[in-house]
Amino acid sequence: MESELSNSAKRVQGFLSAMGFSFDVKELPGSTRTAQEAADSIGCAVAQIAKSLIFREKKTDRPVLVIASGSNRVDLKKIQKLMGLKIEKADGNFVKGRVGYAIGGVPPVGHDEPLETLLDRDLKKYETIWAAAGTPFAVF
Ligand code: 5CA
Repeated sequence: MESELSNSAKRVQGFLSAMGFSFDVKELPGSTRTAQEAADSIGCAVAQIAKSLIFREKKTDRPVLVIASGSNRVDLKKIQKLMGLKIEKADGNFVKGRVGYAIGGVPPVGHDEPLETLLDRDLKKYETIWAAAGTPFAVF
């Protein structure tokens, strides 16, 4: 229930509801900090976890969001080749400061500012996918 969610999870639920999505953010008793932990806590395949990874575009210092299937590794060279984006992994301070959520709970939506976003096509294979909702215990 929304009233019982922590502040960051409430923020994600608020965004989803405001945008007209009927997704319910759920806080689980088990950790969802990593894709594997989330899959174990939810009881789904790790490939059904949409992990939201934040990178830093070197030239502009802007955050870039990559939403990838939990079983895939993000290939930075491939992204650079296809998109012309020079990006590197962001550290925890950058993620929290620029995106508004701590690593382990970064959601695919509801950030401090709109983010340039790359989406892994593999996620379309699944009827149901799960993503982080602001904390290492919250998903939708
Ligand atoms: N809540 C789950 C998905 S439901 C989740 O956030 N999974 S994740 O894979 O998107 O988030 C963990 C990711 O955070 C790791 O894949 C890694 O890219 C990143 N990460 C973990 N520790 C660090 C760190 N010290 N610095 C930068 N990134 C990190």
